[in-house]
Amino acid sequence: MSLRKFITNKTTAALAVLITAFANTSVFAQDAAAGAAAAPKVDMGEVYKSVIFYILVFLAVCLFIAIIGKALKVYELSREAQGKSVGINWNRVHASLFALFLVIGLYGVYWEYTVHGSMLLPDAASEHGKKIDRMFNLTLIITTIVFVATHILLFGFSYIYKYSAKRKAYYYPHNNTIEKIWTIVPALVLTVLVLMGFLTWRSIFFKVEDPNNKPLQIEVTSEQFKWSIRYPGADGIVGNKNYKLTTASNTLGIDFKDVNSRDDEMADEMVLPVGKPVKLILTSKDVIHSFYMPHFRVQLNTVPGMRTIFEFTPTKTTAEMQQETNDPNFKYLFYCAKICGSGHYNMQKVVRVVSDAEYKSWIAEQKTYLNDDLRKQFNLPVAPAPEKSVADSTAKDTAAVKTNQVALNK
Ligand SMILES: [Cu+2]
Repeated sequence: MSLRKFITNKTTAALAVLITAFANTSVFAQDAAAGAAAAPKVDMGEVYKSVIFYILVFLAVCLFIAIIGKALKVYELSREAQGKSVGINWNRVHASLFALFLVIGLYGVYWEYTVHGSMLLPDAASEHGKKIDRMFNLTLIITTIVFVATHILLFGFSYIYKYSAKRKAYYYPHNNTIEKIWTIVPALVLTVLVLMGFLTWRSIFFKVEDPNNKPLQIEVTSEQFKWSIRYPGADGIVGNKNYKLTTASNTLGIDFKDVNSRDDEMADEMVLPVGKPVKLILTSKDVIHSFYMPHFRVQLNTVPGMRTIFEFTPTKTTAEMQQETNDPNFKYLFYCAKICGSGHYNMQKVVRVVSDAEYKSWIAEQKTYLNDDLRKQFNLPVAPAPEKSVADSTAKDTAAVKTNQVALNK
């Protein structure tokens, strides 16, 4: 078969494929149009296209690439047949693509850091959070330097040392110095990172309690799909719980035989006084959930049948954070960070960090878990509500505000 005949045959075949494909798509289009006319019109918006449309676009692109490839092959064959050198230097093409990939890739990294980087969480709103951020930044800086350097070397070498007929490869099987450098340097860097991580984690979890500034206990119970928050009441201690005591009216299974439980209060949101250490007691009723407070860099699993503890100190009030982020609607939230079932997305609650005085007036308004119904269940005397004299509470509030002012003036 002569070359010309070969080319003509190929071209005819390619054209036939194209025409068939085009005819088929128009048939599809006609069918779709007919279907649309018959069926009641549903406006799916401008963006909506059927799956078939995308499959056809994909096939059309494949066909286009195949035709280009065939055309190039034909071009090369015709040059070869005329005794001319083959026109395209594929080594150069591939080397240039490597160089291009390096430039586009590095730009992509820059884009990620600037565009998505600006969507990162604001500065930590807790004491220990600053340490976690420092570790995160250090790790990011080291890995970015290594990432950029290795990619410049990888793609740069592929470009510079592409095949050349004028050059012979240099046989270089082994070098002890290089081996030592690329073993010892990463080992040292990783040792520093791991040790720093270990020490940071230890400093967060093994803290000596300041007897003059005892942490505020708050118990958080997770269940599919909600959180319950329990404040300790005036005694400052969250009372015992026992899952066997769980009833419709005592959903957390609080043991009211324990005196510490009787003044425990329920809350619909988590309100924290700024600058005061908080001791979270985390428990779960059903499956493992994960208590997650991103702005405070707090995350710990809640495990059924177990109490897990996390202590931290919030350092910025919600109002301060609203100013800092320039967002008057900013709210701290805590979430569940473990896919725990169909309603998982809904497991979140508001956290409000406020001044000490605001906290005191808020906590005074919260209801206790214990009510008359539960008093009967636990055989406790149904006492008349303790009379709180207006004068007494006002005096207390004034005292609280005064203490707060003294603290502020200091
Ligand atoms: Cu969840």
